Amino acid sequence: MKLLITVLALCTCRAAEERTAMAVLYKNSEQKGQTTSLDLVGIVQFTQAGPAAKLMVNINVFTDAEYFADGLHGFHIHQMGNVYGGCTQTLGHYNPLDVLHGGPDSAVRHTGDFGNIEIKNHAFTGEHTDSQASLYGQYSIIGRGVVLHETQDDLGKGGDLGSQKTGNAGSRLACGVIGISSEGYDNASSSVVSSLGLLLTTTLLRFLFQ
Ligand SMILES: [Cu+2]
Ligand SMILES: [Zn+2]
Repeated sequence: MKLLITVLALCTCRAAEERTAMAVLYKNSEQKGQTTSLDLVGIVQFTQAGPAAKLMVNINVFTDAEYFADGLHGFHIHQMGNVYGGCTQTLGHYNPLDVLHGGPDSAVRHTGDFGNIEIKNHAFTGEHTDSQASLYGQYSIIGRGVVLHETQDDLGKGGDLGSQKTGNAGSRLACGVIGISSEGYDNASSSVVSSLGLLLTTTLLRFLFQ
């Protein structure tokens, strides 16, 4: 009985904890010599069941052939969520731990190092699972930038300074800002649900073991 109540309480809290976020990618206005751009080229959806769960990233890119060549393209979370004036405004890779660049599976990597996506027939649809980037806590990627690059990220294995810093992924073709897209971010209501769950469990346990 005690186990059942605990499981029930955990389930309630977990559902309330789930967070989702998304970024809409536009062509880099710098590439077109403009200051604003409304050329939608992708949608990136982020889902994470809780702070300890892995971040699931669903990526959809749909492009025109002239703009994106087929092949591998570096895909990163960048430091800033400002894209006014172009993707350069997102600055460098999101790197809160101040370490060297790597790939998503590297022991040492920037939090924003998601590796590459492979564009085929001007499109990409796929999922990336990340164990370091998160929608929770001190190093949350909410409000930061997503950047899709012109060329392949060498994942820090290029043997030069550029590789250790950016993966030599070339210029920025598209970018967007990661914004909140679910109620899971409402801290007040989440903590109310958690508190109610805890109160209910405590009361039931007291009742059972009196
Ligand atoms: Cu990048
Ligand atoms: Zn990096």
